[in-house]
Amino acid sequence: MTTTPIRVAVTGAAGQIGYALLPRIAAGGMFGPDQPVILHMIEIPAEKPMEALRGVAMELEDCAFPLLQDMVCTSDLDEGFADVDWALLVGAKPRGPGMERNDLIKENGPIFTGQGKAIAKNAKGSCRTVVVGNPCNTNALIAAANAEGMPNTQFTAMTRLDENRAKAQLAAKAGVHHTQVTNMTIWGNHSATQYPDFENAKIGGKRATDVVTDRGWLEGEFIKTVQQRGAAIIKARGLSSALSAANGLVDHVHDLVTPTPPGDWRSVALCSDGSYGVPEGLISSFPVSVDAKGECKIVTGISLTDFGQEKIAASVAELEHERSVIADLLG
Ligand code: NAX
Repeated sequence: MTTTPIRVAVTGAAGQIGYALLPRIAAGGMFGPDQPVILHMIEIPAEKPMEALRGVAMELEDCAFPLLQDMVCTSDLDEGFADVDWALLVGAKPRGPGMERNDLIKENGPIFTGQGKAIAKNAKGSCRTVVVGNPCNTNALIAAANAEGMPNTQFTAMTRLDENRAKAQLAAKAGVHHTQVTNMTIWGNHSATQYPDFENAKIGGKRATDVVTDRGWLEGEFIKTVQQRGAAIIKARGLSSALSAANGLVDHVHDLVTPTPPGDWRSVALCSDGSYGVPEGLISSFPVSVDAKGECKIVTGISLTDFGQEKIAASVAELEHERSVIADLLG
């Protein structure tokens, strides 16, 4: 193989999502069937996670993936992010019993100051960072703010899992295959305030609201099911979404390196340029398209009803609150 391998760092590599994600990357799901990769697998410097990581590396070895050229297993951020093209920040502390969202934000925030700095110091200048560890929008804001010298346009957070969840729910209601659902935007925060925009979604090329005419279901159960899907999975499985989260991340990165089909868009949480009234600088989810040159832009000109605007405003207010909680970490 003569193609230069892409170096991909994954934090929290011995965790649930890591376990479902790493084989997908190594099998070519993210960058295509001809693109070799080198995995930089990062864990916390403690015996148990590092030992678990050793086990994951042994399994990857035993898969004999043709595209996997090398692996780095480390708890050292300088080594972990050295020369990487992509930094996938999955590792974070889970929300403990009785823990408030504000506590989680404060607990996890400092992880992303250190990682943002280490990415700026060690990764390629063109490195693109995706945050999955929650609260992912605000953690992406922290990482970007601490990655001195790196444009904040290189930092995104994942709402692609939410987009996929919304598509699946709409398709089931309409009785069609989920590939028929397009133009599905998740607006705002990856949290229970996110707004899955059924008013601008399409089913089989028609307005979703002309196909699913039960407005009560769309405004009520549909939105709630998408917002609460993570909790429903925890209840059913006893563990949070991992397989679908890993898949969302594969889709997210794949879509950032592939031109978006004409007329469609994807949901990506990225740094707001003030579009749609979202305050500049917040990492909020938008409809996004990628052109043939690989340039990623917020899709403009989408019309929003009062209903949609109110939903977006509520989620953006939550993001502003989160930003105020970690203001001291933004440098
Ligand atoms: P796990 O608890 O299974 O694994 C997390 C791993 O991260 C552990 O192995 C831990 O040792 C490691 N870790 C913790 N701090 C680290 C650090 N500073 N550096 C490197 N590694 C570190 O969690 P998992 O189910 O894999 O979920 C990971 C994160 O994804 C959580 O924050 C979770 O809330 C978030 N999620 C985000 C989703 C999204 O759509 N954005 C959906 C799925 C998931 O809930």
